Amino acid sequence: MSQEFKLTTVEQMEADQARLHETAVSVGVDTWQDRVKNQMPHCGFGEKGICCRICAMGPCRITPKAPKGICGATADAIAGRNYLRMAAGGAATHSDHGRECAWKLYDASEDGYYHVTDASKLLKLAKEWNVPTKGRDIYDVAHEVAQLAINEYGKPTGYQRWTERATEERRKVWEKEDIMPRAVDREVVTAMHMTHMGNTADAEALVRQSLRCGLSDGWGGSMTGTEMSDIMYGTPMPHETEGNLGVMALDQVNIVCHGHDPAVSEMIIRYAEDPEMLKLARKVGAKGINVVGLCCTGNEMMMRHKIKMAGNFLQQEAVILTGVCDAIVVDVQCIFPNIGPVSECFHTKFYTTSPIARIPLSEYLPITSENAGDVAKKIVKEAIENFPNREPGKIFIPEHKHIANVGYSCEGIKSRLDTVTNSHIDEIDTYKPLIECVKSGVIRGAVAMVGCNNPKVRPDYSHIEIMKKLLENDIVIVATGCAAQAASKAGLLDKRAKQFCGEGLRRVCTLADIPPVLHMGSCVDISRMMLLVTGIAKDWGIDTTQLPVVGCAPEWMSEKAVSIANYVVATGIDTYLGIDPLVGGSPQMMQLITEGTKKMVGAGYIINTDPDALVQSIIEGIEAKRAALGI
Ligand code: XCC
Ligand code: SF4
Repeated sequence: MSQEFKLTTVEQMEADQARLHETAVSVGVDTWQDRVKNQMPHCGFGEKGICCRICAMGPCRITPKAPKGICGATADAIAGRNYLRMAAGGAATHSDHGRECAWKLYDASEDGYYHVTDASKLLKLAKEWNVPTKGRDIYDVAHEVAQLAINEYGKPTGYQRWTERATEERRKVWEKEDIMPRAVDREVVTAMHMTHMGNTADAEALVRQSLRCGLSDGWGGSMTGTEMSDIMYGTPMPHETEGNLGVMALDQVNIVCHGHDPAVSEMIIRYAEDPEMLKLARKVGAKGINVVGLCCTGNEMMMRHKIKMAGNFLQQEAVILTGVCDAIVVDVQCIFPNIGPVSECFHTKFYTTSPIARIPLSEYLPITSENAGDVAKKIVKEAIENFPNREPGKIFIPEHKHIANVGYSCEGIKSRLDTVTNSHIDEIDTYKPLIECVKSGVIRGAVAMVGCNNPKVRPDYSHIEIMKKLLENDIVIVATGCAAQAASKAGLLDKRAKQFCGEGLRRVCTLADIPPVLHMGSCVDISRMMLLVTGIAKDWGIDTTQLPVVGCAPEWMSEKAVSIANYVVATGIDTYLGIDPLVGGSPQMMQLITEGTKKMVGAGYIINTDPDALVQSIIEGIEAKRAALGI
């Protein structure tokens, strides 16, 4: 008998978090909930972006009494520089992750730890880049493609080769506005140079460089990360898994992988399936080995495997507080240093694996192409041996979890669309069926829900409430990052969630057999979204900026999100933010990022910290785009 399908509410998730917080109190460790209280109120100067500590004459803060820094920098210059530095930090971070992926492909070999899994994706890319393939060993092709990808990061002249994938119109805009991205390293260095003491004080120039730096990420570093990962670990295709804290298993060894670069988690997954390891697990009394993911590493894992997702950003301490986390393995980014102190209060083993993320109280086991398998095996083995050390009095596993249908890469989406075409008369492998639905109004448009959690707003509430409202209004959602995980936790990645959609979208979900929120992957996979909108625009015969498609980051927090927001806007997609971008102390900066960029690239930010008002403006924005197209 089928049970009635219900979403998990934010209140239920909060009750789980509160129960786990009690455990934290009882073992005497703080969690983010406590630290948020300790940090209140935030520094008003920092919040408005008008504190400058770029040189040692400062720090300088802008007040009515002191409208300029010691050098004469105004609020506009200071807020603009701070904003560009955030964009540069984000572009560097995504892109360096992408570079690491390219190096792994460069090192890949038949008998090594990293392999070519999706040869057809590799061959497609080789063709795109004029790399000869005929009669060549697939690994020779892989190495040449990887070398080209790596060279993109520091090439002295020319623009990012990935930008050749954009629409003609976009490329023209980027050239005209002088924001066509050069090498990633160059754009980040330029940003740091421009913002050094005594350089750019013109806010508009700082915003332009933010766009350009962002583009070098979205149409450069992040795209490298996605493509190299797909080639090595497989292009995600639709399948079913589960998400939320309820996936932690009482009777199995739980290994949690956290971070962003799948190079480590892929190895952990491989060795957790090793018969020798499974035998060892049974020997210590466990029924199996349960590898689960957090944050974007979790997204990468669940997109390509049946791996379950334990939680998003603000659940990283909660996972350990369940008392059944036998090991937590992190790679890079979004890792709370407090995982160290929390782990110490439990039997949990905490491993760091990258020189980029060195954290006190962890065991540091750097993973390279040469040792990856050995290190992963050691971690899996130690996690198993740690299973008997659990302390029963400290165990509480929340019950909430949901089925999650994931794996909607561009290839995955097209594979679903192909099922609704008539193969005798229609072309296959296009976005045309989707375009028809949008044109006819069955679907009103699409929203890319992306980004983090941020305790400045009620965690996950904005994500989930905005998504529900959009679905009711026949607006389909593509999601990545912690936004996708919020959907997963709530149950919105379950195909039955179509019951919460308007009639049109519900019918499309039924026909294409998809959930109403399509999980497209991790945050570097927003590059997939760029290719999706580009593909749709090309199949439609219009530019990306005309599409009834917008981006929304209602709970963003990281510098990476600033870089993303910049390249999404530069790609012509309006971006709705639920968190202030820390430039409020400069009216000129506010004007530039909301209205100014519209004149440059045809899109800008809409900022509203009230999720109800934000979703209303999204719906209006989509309807306005439709009206402009005459549909
Ligand atoms: Fe990090 Fe990517 Fe943000 Fe989540 S969404 S908190 S960046 S894990 Ni990218
Ligand atoms: Fe102050 Fe100018 Fe130095 Fe910034 S760069 S700290 S505003 S003197």
